[in-house]
Amino acid sequence: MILKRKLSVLMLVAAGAFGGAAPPAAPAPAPIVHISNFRFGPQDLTVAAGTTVTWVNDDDETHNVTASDRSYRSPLLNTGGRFTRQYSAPGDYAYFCSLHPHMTGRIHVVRR
Ligand SMILES: [Cu+2]
Repeated sequence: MILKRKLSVLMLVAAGAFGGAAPPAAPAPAPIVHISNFRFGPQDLTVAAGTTVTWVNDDDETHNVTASDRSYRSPLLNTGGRFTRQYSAPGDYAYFCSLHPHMTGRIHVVRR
């Protein structure tokens, strides 16, 4: 009977590892990029196409969000200021702060 017990333990382990369908993915929360200590965080963010990204300036310094290809630029963001932008098409979107060009970030947009 020892063998039989070992077998059932193995089956339980297998059921735990592989059994059951994965729960449906919950909608991802709206991502926020915090601007703090002259950095965008997270610096690299991956989102699904159609996602709206929000930047929040947590610094005492004024910043902005400027596309590296200059296709858009946020207003100046003072402390607590927010900027939102929706990313519809998959791709890599680099941006920076035009007031402090060493501050860079990237939004990586993937297909849903
Ligand atoms: Cu800045």
